[in-house]
Amino acid sequence: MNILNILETAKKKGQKLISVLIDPDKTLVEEVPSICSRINNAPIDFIFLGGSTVNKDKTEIIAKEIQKHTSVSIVLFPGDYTHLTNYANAVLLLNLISGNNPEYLINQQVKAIPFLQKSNLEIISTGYVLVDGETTTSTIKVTQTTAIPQQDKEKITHTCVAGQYMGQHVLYLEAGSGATQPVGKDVVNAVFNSVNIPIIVGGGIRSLKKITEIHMAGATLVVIGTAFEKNNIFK
Ligand code: 1GP
Repeated sequence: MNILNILETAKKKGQKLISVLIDPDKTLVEEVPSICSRINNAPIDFIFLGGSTVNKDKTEIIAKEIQKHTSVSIVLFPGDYTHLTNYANAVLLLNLISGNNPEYLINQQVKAIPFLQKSNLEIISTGYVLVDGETTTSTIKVTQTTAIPQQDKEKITHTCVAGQYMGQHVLYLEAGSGATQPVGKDVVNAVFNSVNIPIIVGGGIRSLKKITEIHMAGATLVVIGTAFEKNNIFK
């Protein structure tokens, strides 16, 4: 089963999945074995690999090392088309539909094509929606777009429904790495009630309690980055 099938089946069956996010730029190769051992001992379904700013080749170096130490699937979560590597199972082809910067609506995707056409990576079209997490995250800085305020549930849901109608396979509600305020359960639930594709939620989620809350609100997959990195969860 490919990754999208796993997400769609989980959504249909009401199963809840968890992914850890590894930022190649913040990870030393020597740390990968212990990171993977934590992953192997926790209920982790996928490893997302990526960050807004990653040095060239670092993603591939870390991906290769991860593959030596775990069989958990790697899903690329690239900040830029230059971060792509074949040492992974899939890539989220992010379409930043909450913003109006053409670089992240179409230009990056076009630049990725020469690599993707020669690659066996599974490509998952992802409607990426920045929701205000009360923090100016690097995603906001790098993409030069603004996040939609959490109070504006109508704009968030309309953006997500538009994403679904435009053919995105999954939606990703992102408060940004290290966000003070994760995406609220009412926002997740409003989106859940408006679309029928799997919902991924990440940014500022730091506890098992919060993971459960966001799952219960309708997310199929919850992504944990900073809390995992700081060893505050899945120790
Ligand atoms: C993944 O950006 C998030 O969507 C990760 O955020 O680092 O705050 O967990 P955290």
